[in-house]
Amino acid sequence: MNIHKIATQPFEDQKPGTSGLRKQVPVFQKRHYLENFIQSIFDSLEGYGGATLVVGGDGRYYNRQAIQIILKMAAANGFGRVLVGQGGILSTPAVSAIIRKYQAFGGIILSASHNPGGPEGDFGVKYNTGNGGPAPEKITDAIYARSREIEVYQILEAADIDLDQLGSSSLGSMAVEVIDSVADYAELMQSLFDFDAIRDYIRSGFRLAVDSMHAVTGPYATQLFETLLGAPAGTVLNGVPLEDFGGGHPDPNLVYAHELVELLFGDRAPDFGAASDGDGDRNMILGHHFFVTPSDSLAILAANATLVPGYRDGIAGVARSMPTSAAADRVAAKLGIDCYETPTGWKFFGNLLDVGKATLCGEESFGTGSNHVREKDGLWAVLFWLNILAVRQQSVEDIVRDHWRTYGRNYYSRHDYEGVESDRANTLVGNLRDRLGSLKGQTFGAYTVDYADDFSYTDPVDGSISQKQGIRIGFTDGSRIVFRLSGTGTQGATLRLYVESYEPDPSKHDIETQTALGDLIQLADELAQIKALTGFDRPTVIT
Ligand code: G16
Repeated sequence: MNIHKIATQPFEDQKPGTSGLRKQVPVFQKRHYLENFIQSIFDSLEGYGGATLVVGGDGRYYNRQAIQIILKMAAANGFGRVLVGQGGILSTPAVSAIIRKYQAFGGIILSASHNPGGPEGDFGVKYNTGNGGPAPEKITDAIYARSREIEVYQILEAADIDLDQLGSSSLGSMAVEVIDSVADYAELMQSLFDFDAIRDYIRSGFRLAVDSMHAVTGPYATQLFETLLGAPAGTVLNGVPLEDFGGGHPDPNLVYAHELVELLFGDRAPDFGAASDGDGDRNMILGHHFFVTPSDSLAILAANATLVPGYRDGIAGVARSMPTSAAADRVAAKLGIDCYETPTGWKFFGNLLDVGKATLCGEESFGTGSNHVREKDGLWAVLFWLNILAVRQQSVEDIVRDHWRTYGRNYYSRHDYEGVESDRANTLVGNLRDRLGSLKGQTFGAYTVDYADDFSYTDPVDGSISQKQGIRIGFTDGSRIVFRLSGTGTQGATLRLYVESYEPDPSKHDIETQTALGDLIQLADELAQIKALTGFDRPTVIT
């Protein structure tokens, strides 16, 4: 075996964010950049000699080259076996499922999620642990610390592996198995949902459209919806993964998934539409001329879980990220189960799922999932909805309105200001922090501040504390404004403003969302001086 030990120097900017290390492709292509980060991951782990690693990505530009480097570094560092998706393709939830099924030591996912791809787009690396979930902060902190003092990395000199050919080969003494990207995931989905009921419903004339946005879910969606569930060919839109996602922005929201939105809000619209993101962990759910907010989606899945075979015995608890609306809390209260409020980032759900405190989890950022894996899971959410629809035989809109009648409606919106100069964003957040102590009890128009703080989370399982996770200003009527800076952007800062109000009265459930939240949105601008400090006169994205 010809293992090279390559001398290198640290890069200062390899701190993992909300979800792994994300940078523009040219940054990852810098000499030693990727290698340093991968070696820093390996150096932060213990006991993987001879063990199995899972590797795959969302197919974006640089995926294949990065995988070849990682395979050779895994061999040089002593892994016993790598399972890699065919063509280098594995969705984030599929990696999680495969780690768990084969009891792998961990996995490396190449993805910058919903961020655009291509030679000038973004690339990313995430490490997942043996439970199938994103590495917790103590590991990402260790990786970052290591990246700042690394002096050498190890790589095997060997020919590239043929990633397109299923089967086994070897790199030095390490086995490489190129596996079917879809099979294990599809098997897991069939164990959770009533495919017969969904198939019958589709056969009876129920029409659906699923937009894979030229990202990783194309092969998964085609297998699940067209092959296994018998939906007509063409049900999956943009189903071929492309290195630049066809020039699109694979983020399943009302702005970026506009092709699907136009279809569902157009003439002869289908009954159901869904989109997923670059790496397949996010989802957007649409009905005929109707949008389901991710926060409502979590609450509705929780309320209807026992209609679905995999959750027939009920759910142990629900968890949501702090900025996600409190719709799920109301369902949990009625079911008599716990609802946990965590910081933004799927990694915070891992412990709750591992010890069985939570069964379903969700985030306002179009993420929903359960204890079947340790990532959010876009196509799982789509199948969950389809299963509920097949059982209830009502439209998406009727199910949501029915839910609001029972639990009240949480009006909710997120405003993003993307590409704000970092200094300006930090000033804005700093100013708000300075004011927090004096806000309680103050009245602004119809709103009186009930609490104002910077969210801090103590993990109920391991006691770890995560501070400064977002500024919350809550009002006595239950409405809320939250500010935080995104941990997933790659240029400047992204300011996120989350606004929520609660309306129990069904006769007031038909107000347009931005109108219903208008006063709070204006108040948020006054309190944070958003326009003045960012220099933006309006958000770049509203969801
Ligand atoms: C990631 C995280 C999510 C988070 C989202 C947005 O999603 O896994 O937990 O909600 O980013 O985070 P931020 O507000 O910090 O940008 P993904 O789909 O990008 O991996």
